[in-house]
Amino acid sequence: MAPETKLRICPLCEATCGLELTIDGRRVTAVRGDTKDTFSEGYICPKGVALQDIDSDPDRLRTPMIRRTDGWHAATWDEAFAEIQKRLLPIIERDGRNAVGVYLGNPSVHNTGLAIYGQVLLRALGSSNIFSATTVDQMPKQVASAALFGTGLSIPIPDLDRTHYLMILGANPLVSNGSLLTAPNIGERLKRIQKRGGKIVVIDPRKTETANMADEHQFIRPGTDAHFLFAIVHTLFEENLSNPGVIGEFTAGIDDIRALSKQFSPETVAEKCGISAQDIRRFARELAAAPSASVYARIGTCTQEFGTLASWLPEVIHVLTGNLDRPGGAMFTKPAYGGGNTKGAPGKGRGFRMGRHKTRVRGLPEIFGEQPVACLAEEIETPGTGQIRAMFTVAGNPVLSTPNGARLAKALDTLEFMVSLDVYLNETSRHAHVILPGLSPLENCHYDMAFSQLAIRNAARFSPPVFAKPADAPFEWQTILRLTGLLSGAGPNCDTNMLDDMVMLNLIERETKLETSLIAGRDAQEILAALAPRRGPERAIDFMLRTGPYGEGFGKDPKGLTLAKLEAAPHGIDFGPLEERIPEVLRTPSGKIELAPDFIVQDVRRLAASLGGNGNGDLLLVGRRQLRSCNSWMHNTPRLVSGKPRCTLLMNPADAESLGLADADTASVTSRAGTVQAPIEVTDEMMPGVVSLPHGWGHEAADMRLSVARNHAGVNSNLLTDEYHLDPISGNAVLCGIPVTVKLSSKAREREAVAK
Ligand SMILES: Nc1nc2c(c(=O)[nH]1)N[C@H]1C(S)=C(S)[C@@H](COP(=O)(O)OP(=O)(O)OC[C@H]3O[C@@H](n4cnc5c(=O)[nH]c(N)nc54)[C@H](O)[C@@H]3O)O[C@H]1N2
Ligand SMILES: Nc1nc2c(c(=O)[nH]1)N[C@H]1C(S)=C(S)[C@@H](COP(=O)(O)OP(=O)(O)OC[C@H]3O[C@@H](n4cnc5c(=O)[nH]c(N)nc54)[C@H](O)[C@@H]3O)O[C@H]1N2
Ligand code: SF4
Ligand SMILES: [Mo]
Repeated sequence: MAPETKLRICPLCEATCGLELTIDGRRVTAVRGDTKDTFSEGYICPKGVALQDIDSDPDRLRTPMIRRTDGWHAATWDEAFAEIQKRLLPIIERDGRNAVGVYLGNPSVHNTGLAIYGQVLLRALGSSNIFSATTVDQMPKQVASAALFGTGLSIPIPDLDRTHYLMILGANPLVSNGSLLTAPNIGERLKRIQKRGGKIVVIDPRKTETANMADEHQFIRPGTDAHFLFAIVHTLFEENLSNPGVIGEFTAGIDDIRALSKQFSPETVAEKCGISAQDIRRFARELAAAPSASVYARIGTCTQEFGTLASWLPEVIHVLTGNLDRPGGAMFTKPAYGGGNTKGAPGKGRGFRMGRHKTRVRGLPEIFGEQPVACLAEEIETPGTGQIRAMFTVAGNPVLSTPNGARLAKALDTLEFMVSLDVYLNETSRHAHVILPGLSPLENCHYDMAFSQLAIRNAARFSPPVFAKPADAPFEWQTILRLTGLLSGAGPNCDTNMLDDMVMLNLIERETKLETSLIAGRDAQEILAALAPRRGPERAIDFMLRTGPYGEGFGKDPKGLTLAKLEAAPHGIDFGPLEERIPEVLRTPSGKIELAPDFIVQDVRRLAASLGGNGNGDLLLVGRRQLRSCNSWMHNTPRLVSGKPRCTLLMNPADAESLGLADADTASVTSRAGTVQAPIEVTDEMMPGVVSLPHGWGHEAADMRLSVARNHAGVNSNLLTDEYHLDPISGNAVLCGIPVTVKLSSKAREREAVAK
């Protein structure tokens, strides 16, 4: 057969690049960026190229696996479901639904089938013990956005293509390709800011790849971004630079913030942050004077002690400098798929509540229906009503990605039963009793519903599967529906098509009940019939697009969007740059931007109380991402792990000298939670007093099926992070600024002694 080309949106990270695959039979022979993609401009990174390796990886699971006393066995789907029926249902019968916990990992958002049907599983299960990677990631941003604007994904996006001033804190988009900022080809987009005379400032304890291309970089002491940003707010008021413009009319609480900011003068915070008062004042003036400006704060500012405050203050600065909802400032996407801020009455909503229940052991509040994953181990370990006795992990690897992974790994081994929905037998799924594999990413369709809500353009793109799936393997959405049937008492072999119709009908009925919907009052069965013969995710996507902000509304606007139209535009449909959306985007009960919500104002006291101390002289550990890693799970492809070992501890020369350490020494790094050994790289890209170790490594366990990753094991940086160290507002884990001591590892010391 002659080679052919197929287009495919990359599902691996938030950039959502359009790719062009060359196919020969069932094999991919080349992967390139799709130069005609309306959004990604032909960009591709090495992980996109490696999609073909995931597809062809012999270690990737293709059949269910069951673990028995003598080890792992390949099983049929019927055997796997019979096992789940036999072992899970008695636990629920005995201890109730809360006895089953769920952890949803990062790809459960990137995989369209999981993203749509994951919620169906959670509803069928009905447990309060729901956890996800959100609480080791962006929960502070969601909490702040929900409080200010009314929904968790109403996150203002830096308008990169038009801005004149971009301040980046705790993000390294040149490597991560952007997060809560879907902007493929971001390196070029940043360069264009400079070409049009704009300025990029990076605030980071490491002089990152992004800092190297920026116009200015300042080191900041980990965990002090809220102090720094508050001092900018202070200066804006003190020097009369605050000028919200029209947005002021829609904003409540500006005077409260003026009062709160009094205690955070640049002079008060300078030493704590490691940035001079003069520079802080200058940044405030630059932000106020720029024709347009945006403050972009990401994972380094979320995974820290004051995560919610550090996620809230950029929005305060956007409002005060007139940059919220202004072209070139920070704007709201209007996604074709719709979302919380395109549904219901424009301009007002129910807002959000948290703490509807509390975690059983530590009493931490629930947020958006989930609990902090830093509490997962104790909820498994601690006896009593509601103790987790069984777990589902869905596309997650919490042993490597959540704090104190060692404790969690131990806890997982005490479960009576565990099921992993995963494509690998890895650090987490090795603890399961049954693994239900997903398909190759190239066997799934793709519509990026989460990240198209957070994109710098209003755009829609859809990829059908590149390859047909094997006949005997279900789509993951079918696996989920089969589990749903089992949990709902329909047995292990329920009719998943019937369940899918029920799920869809439910979705349609909810939409027809909304007064403002394009299909308000319509007959749900008629709409369901109009979606035939599609089913599964394609049907849900078609429905969402047709009822979304650009939708044809099932006959209302024949020119409007349908999935068929998107299929006919394989390089995507572009609806243009972001447009002003305030007040329509708001869903707060007051119909205003609630700039000073009570719980945030309360937390400012904690920030003020932290002004005095500056640690006990321990080094502070931060993380970093690497272009050829994708969190914890893509180290099994040779092209992404070739070359020098990457799991190294970066350390400033002054620190190395004072500790008697040299480049390539093996360091022993110890925190409250644990100790790891890693080779040192001495480099002045690190701020003195701060060391950096990447996460997602630590592939040494012998009973996994990761033949390549095993030889590039590295160490798990989450053996050092502390499950008791949280942002108390959002429950988000602190993964940056971990106090550690570093010394020459005793093994290295012994070798040195022998050599002498
Ligand atoms: N120290 C430290 N820790 C961190 C971070 C940090 O910066 N520092 N970052 C945090 C962040 S931002 C995140 S998002 C988390 C990620 O945390 P997790 O989501 O827990 O971990 P991942 O490494 O993304 O693992 C994804 C899992 O999904 C599986 N998988 C991949 N594709 C599919 C699929 O299509 N179907 C199924 N069923 N499974 C699939 C993979 O095999 C792997 O087991 O890590 C967090 N942990
Ligand atoms: N190549 C690659 N791309 C990825 C991923 C990946 O694993 N590999 N993961 C994806 C995921 S899940 C996410 S969430 C995104 C994250 O994307 P980004 O937010 O860009 O994450 P990082 O690249 O880890 O950059 C975080 C930066 O924060 C800095 N930092 C640490 N502590 C502090 C602090 O207290 N204050 C400040 N100001 N800075 C601090 C670190 O030094 C680091 O440079 O990346 C996504 N993209
Ligand atoms: S930047 Fe992200 S979306 Fe683009 S090719 Fe790389 S992994 Fe895929
Ligand atoms: Mo993430």
